[in-house]
Amino acid sequence: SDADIHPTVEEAADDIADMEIRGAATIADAAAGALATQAEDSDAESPESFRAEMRAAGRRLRETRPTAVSLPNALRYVLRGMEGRSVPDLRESVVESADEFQRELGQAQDNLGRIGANRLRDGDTVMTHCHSTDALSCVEKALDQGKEIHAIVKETRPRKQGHITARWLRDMGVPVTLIVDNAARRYLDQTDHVLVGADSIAADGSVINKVGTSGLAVNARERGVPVMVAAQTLKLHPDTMTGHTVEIEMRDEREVLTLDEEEEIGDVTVENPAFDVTPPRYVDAIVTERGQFPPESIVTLMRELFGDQQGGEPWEE
Ligand code: RUB
Repeated sequence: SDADIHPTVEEAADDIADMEIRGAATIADAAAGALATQAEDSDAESPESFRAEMRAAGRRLRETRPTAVSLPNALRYVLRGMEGRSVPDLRESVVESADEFQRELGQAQDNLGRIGANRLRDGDTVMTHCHSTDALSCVEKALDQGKEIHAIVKETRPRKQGHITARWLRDMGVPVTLIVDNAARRYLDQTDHVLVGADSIAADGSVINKVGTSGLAVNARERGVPVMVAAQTLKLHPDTMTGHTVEIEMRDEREVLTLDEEEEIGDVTVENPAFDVTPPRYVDAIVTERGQFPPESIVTLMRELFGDQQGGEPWEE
């Protein structure tokens, strides 16, 4: 289609692809905001061209990163709210729908945090992997309840999102011990909970999150440390109810090995998967804004939330 894509949508899409905007919830929030800007600034002259513009913007945002289902879930939410017979009505509906989505996202994160905080006791140590705003909401609410929490923060190669987590936790006043990923098993002895987020949750309760999560969960099980996944229902992957699997993003080899380094080593194949799949048997609880669930019962919640959804995607029509 030759529909005009707003520079803000282009910018958001580039920032998501480059990981300037990253993390499943933050990506969803930015995508909804970009759709609202597209609607607000559109100079479409007919309802048809307005709709075509919104679909094109949705497609542009959708193609940035494949794994976090919060992105298509956000686009679907906002674009399904688009209604009206005139351009001004359509515009208003999109802006309102995006606004509502963003408000609900923040609310869900707060509610999830309060539920997750109940699992944390005064004096507990959590071990984190990557940077998850849903996971950190649980720590924040535990602190609000007056509990003292310590954190062991995994660096998270190759992009070191652990540094972001460390900074956030320090800002909350949490004592942080930063470790390299390979030291995780050694420090599980000092850990009360593994606390991670999710990019997608499949119907069978599998957790798709930053690569390394599955190994951490297996080690935690071996050490008897419970694994808690903080994931608002925006992370539930509706397609997995019909047997589809979640695509794991493969990122650029240069995140792992610089050109100079490769020249030293010689020609090697570098594989750089951004995510992995943790089987449900290694997960103790999935904490959502609707309560906490054993992974096996997530499918019931998914049927409730997505059961009546059918037909194509609103950005593909
Ligand atoms: C981010 C990541 C986070 C989830 C959850 O990966 O794996 O754990 O997205 O984050 P990347 P949140 O850095 O590659 O985007 O709870 O903030 O949605």
